[in-house]
Amino acid sequence: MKSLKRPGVLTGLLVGLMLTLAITVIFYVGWKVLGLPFVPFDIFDWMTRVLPGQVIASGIDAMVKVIRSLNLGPTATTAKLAEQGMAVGGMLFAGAIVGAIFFAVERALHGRNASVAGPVFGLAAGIPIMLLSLHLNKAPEIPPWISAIWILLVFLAWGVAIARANQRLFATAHITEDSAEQALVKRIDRRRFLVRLGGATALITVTGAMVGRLSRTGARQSAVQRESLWSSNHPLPNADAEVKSVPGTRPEFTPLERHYRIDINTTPPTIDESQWRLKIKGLMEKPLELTLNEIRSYEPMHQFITLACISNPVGGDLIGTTRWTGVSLQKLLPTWQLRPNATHLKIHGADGFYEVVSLETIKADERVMLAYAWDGVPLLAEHGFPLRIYVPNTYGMKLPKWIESIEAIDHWEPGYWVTRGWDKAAQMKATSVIDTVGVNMNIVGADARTVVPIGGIAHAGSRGISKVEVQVDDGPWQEAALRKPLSKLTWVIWRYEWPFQRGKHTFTVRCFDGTGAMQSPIPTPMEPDGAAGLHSKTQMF
Ligand SMILES: Nc1nc2c(c(=O)[nH]1)N[C@H]1C(S)=C(S)[C@@H](COP(=O)(O)O)O[C@H]1N2
Ligand SMILES: [Mo]
Repeated sequence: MKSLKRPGVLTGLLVGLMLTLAITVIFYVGWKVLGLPFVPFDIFDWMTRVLPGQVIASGIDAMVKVIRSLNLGPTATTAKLAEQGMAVGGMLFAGAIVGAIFFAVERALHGRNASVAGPVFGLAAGIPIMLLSLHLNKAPEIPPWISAIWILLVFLAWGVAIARANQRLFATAHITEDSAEQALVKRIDRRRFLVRLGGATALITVTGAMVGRLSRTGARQSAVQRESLWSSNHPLPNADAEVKSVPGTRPEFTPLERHYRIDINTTPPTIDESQWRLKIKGLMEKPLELTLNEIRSYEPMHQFITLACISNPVGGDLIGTTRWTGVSLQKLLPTWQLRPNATHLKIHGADGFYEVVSLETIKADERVMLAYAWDGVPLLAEHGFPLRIYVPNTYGMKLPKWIESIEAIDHWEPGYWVTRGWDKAAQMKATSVIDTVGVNMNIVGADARTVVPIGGIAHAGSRGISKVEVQVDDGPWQEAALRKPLSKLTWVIWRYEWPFQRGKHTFTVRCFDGTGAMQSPIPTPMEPDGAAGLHSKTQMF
């Protein structure tokens, strides 16, 4: 006598995985078509909020390292895709585990109470997830009660489906005394059911992916209208500078769609300009609300700015330069009637990100601004539409995007990343990078010797660059030529004409900021206050 085993943990794992994939696709379609919350991203984003800063920082660090060492393309874009993959993968993993637990419980209960246990499991997962999704409020266009019901219903359906599947599989196995023939029939029947379940899941997945692709709403990369860009219609202010970039050097002015992009969420918040108001509150005689057009009506300020992420490794690509347009906070502040005890402004982003700027900083520097355009067009959704702040000399982590409100307070407070262990001041460190060693670019110099041009960038926040030097192997440091920069706030393009010598050579670069201070040559990790160390390239000639 051979008896068929009751469906156990492994079957539960499989059923849980398939059904969780199915509801993930259903959530995906709801998100793309109707703008409902996409639950895997909500869970992931919530976890990145509550996990200790140390865990997140080492996660980011590891991710940047893997992307760079495997050459997986632009760090920011790849990292965002990886996060989204982890979010969906994590959900499927968790769903599979819960499926396994459910089947184990039912096995222990001999298949009793499944019709109650299913909905209980579904709601036990659905209620906390619904709450955290509402808390994150990433689907602000949808009334919260609709999002809540949607999430609960889908999880309820998931629980019911797991229970049904369990009962269906159990029904084939509840007789313990089977003839060999009966057991075989049942085993085949069970396998057939699992195959059918898999087929249905696959069908849902393919259909859902297609519907999501075709749908026009939902978060997508913003399209850039080339013709309307400032840079498409104007020469750069240093176009006729004598020193030219060595071919192979990164563009001096970063194309908008190639600017790196970093934020704490798997998808950027989408803000409707007609609904949006900048709320100015806190220690005010009278709180204020400004529309985007009201902010645009102040005299605009245009600044060429190099923005860098504090997580940018030496020689990394989390740095970019464009033309920012906005209004100086020195212009706005006098119209705001702050209380005399106000000392700082706390800037809140729509994604829950925040930072604090002192009034002292604003009063000392007219370049601190609220920016609403990059390269002549409104900020792209990924880059902070409708409003972001700029403070010279600080890494991106100090500069909230998607600003929703500004709160006057009477003390300093650590911002989002400072709370998670990153540096309070986050001042940009001096850094220099070799972008290219012009191997195939041998130029015969004036003295009839062959020279190889070497080029790259150097940057030191608003302190500017006074000197760049290149070292070949263990030779003396040689001064490079500096191209006139786009502004005092941008990187400087440098070039060095190397008198060619056959063999294998290592080139190293270092820079000095505007105060004459040399960049730190000591290899230093990104955390907690930005990477340091010298960049070098080795080349065979
Ligand atoms: N609201 C909000 N603002 C933010 C962030 C964020 O996660 N949320 N990230 C900051 C970080 S760490 C950086 S490096 C810059 C990146 O700006 P970018 O994506 O436009 O290049 O935005 C900053 N502002
Ligand atoms: Mo950053």
